[in-house]
Amino acid sequence: MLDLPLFDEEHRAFSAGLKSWLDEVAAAEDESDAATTSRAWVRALAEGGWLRACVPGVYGGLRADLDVRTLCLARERLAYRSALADFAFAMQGLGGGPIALYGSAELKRRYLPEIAAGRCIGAFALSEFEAGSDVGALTTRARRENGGYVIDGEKAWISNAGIANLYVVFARTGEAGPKGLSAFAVDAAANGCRMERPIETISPHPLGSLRLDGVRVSNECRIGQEGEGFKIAMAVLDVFRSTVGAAAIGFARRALDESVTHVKTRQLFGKPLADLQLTQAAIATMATDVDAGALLVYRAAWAKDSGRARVTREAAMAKWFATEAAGRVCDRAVQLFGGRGVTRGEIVERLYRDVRALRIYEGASEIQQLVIARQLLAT
Ligand code: COS
Repeated sequence: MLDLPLFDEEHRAFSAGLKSWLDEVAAAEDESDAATTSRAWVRALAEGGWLRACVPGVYGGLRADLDVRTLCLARERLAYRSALADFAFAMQGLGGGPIALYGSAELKRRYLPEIAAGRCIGAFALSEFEAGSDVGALTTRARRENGGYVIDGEKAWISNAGIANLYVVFARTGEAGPKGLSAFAVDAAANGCRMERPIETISPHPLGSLRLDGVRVSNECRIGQEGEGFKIAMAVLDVFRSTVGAAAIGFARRALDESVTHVKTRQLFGKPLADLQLTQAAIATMATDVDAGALLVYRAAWAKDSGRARVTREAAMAKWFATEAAGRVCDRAVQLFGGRGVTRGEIVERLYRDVRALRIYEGASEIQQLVIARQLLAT
């Protein structure tokens, strides 16, 4: 954790407490069974009280409002230890995020305490096979019927598909484009809602496509107003994109620490690898990438926590730079480890795989660049 004036004493205590807890908690790592491992992390994180960071105070949360710096500190610490621990935490935040920020009091009461207690596993069902970056093109439909809605469509690359209890589903209720979308809280047990098929990735986590066939939801399950779905999705991503950057920094910091230890002990040409100037250049570049990424992440988080309505540009910069930088850091770590770096079971081999998806999900690097440039060019 960088010691910056934008943290208060609660942040410092939270981060130090999570570190101590992670040092003690039994490892729950089994890449071959990501679903079971993720569930185990949700349970453990709930028991430790850490999921309380994912909901506002009146629903059992740590602070009065969602605090983005706390979410980022959590993800940085968790990613340092385990990609699945970070994933389990992040999805409770992202799955509950639309409800925490835009849901009715009734939806908040129903879901948020359960999310904090780990009894409800959340999911954010936005992407489709033909609408990932271009959210405004999504085709899942929600039509009005009998005082509620009936949802039909298919969602793709949905994290927690198959193990979630709650899906926040974005569907078209009106015109073409972004203004025709609405958001709904869909109970996983609803008739017609099922995981279509699992999707396997290079760093395993529970992921799949989600089918919605005539899924009935009441009006009360709508989050926000009809037609507000796109804005809700984007505003929630404004919060969570910084946290993706924070997770990237966690992976990168671990890769840096592993590399520093390695180069001091590995002998090459009769001396430690660390004595070679090319190694020193690599370490210096890695450390600077980590700190630069962290500064952008915590700047964006602090800006949101200070009450700024939109931090779209700051969050995009944080996510883009931190995930790209972390990719470079993990790649350099593999290079410093040589043959060991590409050997299954080595930590840097795992980090190299873990960090890759972060440049894609919640808005690919190219989307973040578009978002940043649009804002600058519009003024
Ligand atoms: N917060 C609040 N409102 C926002 C917003 C934000 N961050 N971003 C956009 N909006 C609003 C705009 O203000 C606009 O409303 P008005 O017309 O009333 O002003 C409306 O939403 C439409 O915005 P825009 O014209 O920018 O929409 P586009 O379809 O052009 O958006 C991008 C294009 C690429 C920026 C957008 O679709 C995007 O971010 N895509 C990536 C999505 C993503 O992260 N996918 C991964 C899935 S999650 S794993």
